[in-house]
Amino acid sequence: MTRLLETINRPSDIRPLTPAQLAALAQEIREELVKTIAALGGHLASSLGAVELCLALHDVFDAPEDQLVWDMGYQAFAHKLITGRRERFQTLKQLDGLSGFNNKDESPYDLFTTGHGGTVLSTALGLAMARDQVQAKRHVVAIIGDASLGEGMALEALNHIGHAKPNLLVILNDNRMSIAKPVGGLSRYLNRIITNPVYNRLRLDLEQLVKRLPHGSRLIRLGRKVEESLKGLLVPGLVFEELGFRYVGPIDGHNLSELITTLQNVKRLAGPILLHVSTVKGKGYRFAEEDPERFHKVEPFDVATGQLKDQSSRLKAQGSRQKRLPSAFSLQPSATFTEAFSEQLIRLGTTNSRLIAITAAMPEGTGVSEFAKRFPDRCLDVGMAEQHALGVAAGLARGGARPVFAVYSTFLQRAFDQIMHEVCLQELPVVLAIDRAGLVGEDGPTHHGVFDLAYLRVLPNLAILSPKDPAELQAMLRWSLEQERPVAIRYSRGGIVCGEPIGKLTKPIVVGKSETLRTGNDLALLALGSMVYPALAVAEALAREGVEAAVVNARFVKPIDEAMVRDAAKVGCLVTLEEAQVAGGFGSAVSEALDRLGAPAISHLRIGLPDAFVEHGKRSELLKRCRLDPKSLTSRIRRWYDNLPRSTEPLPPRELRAFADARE
Ligand SMILES: Cc1ncc(C[n+]2csc(CCOP(=O)(O)OP(=O)(O)O)c2C)c(N)n1
Repeated sequence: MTRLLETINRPSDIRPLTPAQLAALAQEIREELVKTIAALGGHLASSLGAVELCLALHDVFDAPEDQLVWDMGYQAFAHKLITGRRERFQTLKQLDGLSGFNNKDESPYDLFTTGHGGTVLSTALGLAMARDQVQAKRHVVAIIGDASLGEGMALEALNHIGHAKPNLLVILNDNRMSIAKPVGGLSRYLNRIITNPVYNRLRLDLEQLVKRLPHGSRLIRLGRKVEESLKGLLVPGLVFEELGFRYVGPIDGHNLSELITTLQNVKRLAGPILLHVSTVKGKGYRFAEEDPERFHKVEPFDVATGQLKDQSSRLKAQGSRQKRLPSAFSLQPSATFTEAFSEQLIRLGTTNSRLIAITAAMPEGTGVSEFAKRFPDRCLDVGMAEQHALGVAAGLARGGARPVFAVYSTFLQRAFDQIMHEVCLQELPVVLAIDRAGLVGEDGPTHHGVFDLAYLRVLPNLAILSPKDPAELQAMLRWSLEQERPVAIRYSRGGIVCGEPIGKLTKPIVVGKSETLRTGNDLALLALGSMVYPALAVAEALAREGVEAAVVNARFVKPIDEAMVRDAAKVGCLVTLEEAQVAGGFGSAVSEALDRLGAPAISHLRIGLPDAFVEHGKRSELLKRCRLDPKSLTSRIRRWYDNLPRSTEPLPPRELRAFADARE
């Protein structure tokens, strides 16, 4: 039998459906979501909770003429399925496939490409204002989650919308969950509204009724006065009302007829409306409902049991949830950077009672959740509030604590000004543990952490480091806590990308000092972080072809090891390698150092990421596509080396060209 879903090619196809058919469609969509994510991995629980909301919105509003804008978009997979992307849904988050978020290039139903939380209220306000400029009639609807509503940008937008008072419908999709449990006064407030038996959901119905009575509008005015005086007692959503919104709700986000009727009603109202919809994260798939945090974003799993398919990811997931770390830590060679960070944070926290870990709603992803279990009083989850996290860190540091803010590179972008103003300008010893620096894989361009070097390098007082492997990250973290200045350590997703970890430090971490891993007379490869092991692989491959390349693990981007750069310059040609935007990154730092050193114009190849947004796909696939895998690197470097203009001048004596780490 053909599934209903197969007949839905555009949102208007759902409008003729009966309530029973719509309910059946919701069920089919859930099955499709579970089946697809079980096979591919990805975000699941939030989309399961928003199926009815998607259907009701597309039933009542006429997109794309009416503009429905979702915050981020990983919770709107039902929207993808009914807006002409069903047949490509199996390619979700795969290289060249559908994006896992909203994507402006993918569909006219997606107005923005998004993946960072809390942006939608501002962009929707802009859309509403643009509409009013040309006196168009379309509706603008913004859909935002309860945790994202606490983002600074969302709160700023709420403030502005209440003041500008455009016709704008804000849907608060409240599942009482962030990725993990939400934090903060706002979420407590929303929770109280939902669980409070005395709420005035009746108000809207009452108004409709009163309107039908003679002198109805006078009665409404009278009602408003009564309401004003009772507000504190009876009116839920008072905060929103005071901000200038008309608050409606909370309503059941899984009751299609209630959703549709309410949306039809609020569609007729003028001004900013906040419709509070209560949903269940993971709705309809038992395992996701029971453990919405695990199913927020999940590796491929077995639908029948909810268990992860891959044994090692299963153990890892269990490990990060249940494992009590042994008292004597031993870093596995295959450990990820996040695991190494997590272990070391606990180890250092055990002896240093001033250490305070901070996360902005990402305790699991950044590896601070174990620390939080051990030292609940010394771990702060500030919610989705990266800017605020830096402000709190600054206060803590000024007060004598040693804060470590563990954050994904991409989300740290939000807090650029706070790093400058609250931390660097004050010369405060705040540690930024920057995870997911470089290409992150399937989450794509919104999430790649490739700009951090360019924006951090310009900040005075900040030391910037990048470890070649998890063991070195541990040494760097220890070192960073001994410094009386701000320190940023950036490390990539997963573990090392090729080769075997060296496992032990060849030299201790010393400010502004690199580590030479291989000597060579023909070429110097200066590599940063995740590019160090690939550089070693390249050097081996080149050696087989008779080209001897030195390999340096830069360790520091700032202060850069100028003595090392001088030595590398003596070799005559050098290559810098980084998993970051070339513009403004490590290679730029080396070029600037060469300038400062007055080094003769030497040949310098800068390898890194292009001046473009890199698409989504597996990290290994993207590294290949960006020609950062060892094989591509070898042929790029070899070709460049072979085509270098050879000087007619006699070469300097071999001893001078030799790259030797004679300094230490
Ligand atoms: C600026 C920013 N910080 C952190 C994240 C990581 N993140 C993705 S989803 C999420 C939780 C969002 O919760 P909520 O808005 O309530 O939506 P739900 O998934 O519960 O529907 C977080 C913290 C992000 N995407 N953007």
